[in-house]
Amino acid sequence: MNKHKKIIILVCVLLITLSIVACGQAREDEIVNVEEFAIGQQENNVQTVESTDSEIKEDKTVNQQGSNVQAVESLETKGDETIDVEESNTQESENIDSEITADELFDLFINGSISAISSTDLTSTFYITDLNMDSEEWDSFSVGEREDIDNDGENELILRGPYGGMYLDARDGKVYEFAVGEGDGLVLSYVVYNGSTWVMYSNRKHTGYEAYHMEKFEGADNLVAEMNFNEELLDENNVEGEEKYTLNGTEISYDEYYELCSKIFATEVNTN
Ligand SMILES: [Ca+2]
Ligand SMILES: [Ca+2]
Repeated sequence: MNKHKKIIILVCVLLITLSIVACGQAREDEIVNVEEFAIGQQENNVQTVESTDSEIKEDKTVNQQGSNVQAVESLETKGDETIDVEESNTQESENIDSEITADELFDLFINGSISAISSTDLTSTFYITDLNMDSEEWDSFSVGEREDIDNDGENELILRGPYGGMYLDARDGKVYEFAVGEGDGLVLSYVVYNGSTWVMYSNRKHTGYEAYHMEKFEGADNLVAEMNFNEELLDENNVEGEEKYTLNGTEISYDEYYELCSKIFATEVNTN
């Protein structure tokens, strides 16, 4: 019996030992599993972080690329703008060189900065300071109005003065004298006749004799029409005697002459 008891006890001890060992193994397994889970979790976290990072990076890259594209576009736009500005600057300076306005040229002449070219001698010039300006003397000049006298759509400058003063034209960056009153026999004025403006030179120097010469321009350097009319005594010595009336070399009646004169002198502007 004792032997049997010992065997049973041994078996029991063995079983207990086995179970204890098994328990310990199971715990170790659990610990290992827990550790593995933890590691897995960490890896997951790392992956998540990595993927988040890479997404952000990609986003950033995309955004940066987008903003780079925008920057390039805006640079290109600026480049175009710069070119446009340069072009318009070039155009402006060209315009200033070649298309300074008539009014600006007259202003420059009036303030003494530029001279005017003489109508009788294109190599001769004069400054406004060469003229007797704004004195009380009968033959002094003064700056008058600006009117389109040569029918080119731009104004000419009138310098009022002796015998009707002078009319100045501005073209090609220069100022030209184009009409000037030169004496009792050539008093300058202008009239409107048949829808155009004409320069007129009047001669009323002698009793019983009146002569008028008219010039029509289309641009002050382009004389397109002339007209002459006059009245004169048949007998110079008889101032009460009959008169002869002429238009462009052809004798006309008093009525025709009177009608012509009525039309023309109604519009005459004296520029003395
Ligand atoms: Ca004009
Ligand atoms: Ca003109």
